[in-house]
Amino acid sequence: MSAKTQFDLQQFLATRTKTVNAALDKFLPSEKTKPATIHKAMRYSLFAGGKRMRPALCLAAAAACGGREADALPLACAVECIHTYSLIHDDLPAMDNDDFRRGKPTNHKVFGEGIAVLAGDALLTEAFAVAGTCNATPRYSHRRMLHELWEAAGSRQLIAGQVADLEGEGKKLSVDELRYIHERKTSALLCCSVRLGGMSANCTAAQLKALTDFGYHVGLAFQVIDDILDVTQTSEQLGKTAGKDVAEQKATYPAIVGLEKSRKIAENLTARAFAALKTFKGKAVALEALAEFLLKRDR
Ligand code: GRG
Repeated sequence: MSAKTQFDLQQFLATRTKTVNAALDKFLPSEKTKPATIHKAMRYSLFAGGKRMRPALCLAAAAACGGREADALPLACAVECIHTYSLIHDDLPAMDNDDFRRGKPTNHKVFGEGIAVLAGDALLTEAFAVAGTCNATPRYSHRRMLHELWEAAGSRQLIAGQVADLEGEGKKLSVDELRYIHERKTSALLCCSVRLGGMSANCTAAQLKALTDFGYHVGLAFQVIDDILDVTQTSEQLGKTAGKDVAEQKATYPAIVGLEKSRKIAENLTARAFAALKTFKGKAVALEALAEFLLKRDR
């Protein structure tokens, strides 16, 4: 398995990150907007150097469906706002209690817990305002696209995953229980990113099904790799505290099935993601390259 074409992923990521950062900068209130503290805190985490994988997947999905990336941009930015909110809240002492994220002190370490809670809340709220600026397409209304976002971010998906994660701490979970957490905590938002990219390009039902299949499997592979990196990389490489899963006796793939089998699982999931792209007949090169990159990533 490899991204068969000579697609230049580094160039794709560099240019799209720049585009997404510029759009986020425009969408969000400036640091000077009153009250300045909250806008500084929102921007601190949003521009702390995240990999922008979800926006990249959203834009790549739009391109695979023959759409214009500009039409997907508000949706790509909205997903990144939701992702960043979830990281800020996950790092809070009441949740994962982390001191570092994206290579910097976590939001609450810099702004205090109260402001960090509010910065997360504000990014979540802002995400829907940003998404609302997208254009409806003949097959997908605004309502449909916003529905995607709130479903992925809501109490049946992202939040459900976090609840199960919190409730599973210190317990011995089965692989099925762990997959339940990964599907919701990680895969749902990644899958939503590619689906929204497709919708912005007025994708057909068959294309949406293929993107869903791709996003689901890439999302699960992403989390298995995240679990592996937690035990194989240093905090400096990850930009966040490494080894936390073991220290806190969290259920992870390496803890349950071992490192070698975890790698195999991630490879198989990525192969299934690749298979889902067949229907695009060579037009999903960016998605292919991203899936391969996510499998091989080291941070
Ligand atoms: C607080 C509702 C709520 C949810 C929190 C984000 C999260 C759920 C937990 C953080 C820990 C974790 C393992 C999340 C799964 C998703 C994940 C691997 C996030 C990290 O995503 P990256 O690697 O981060 O794309 P960057 O910083 O590059 O954007």
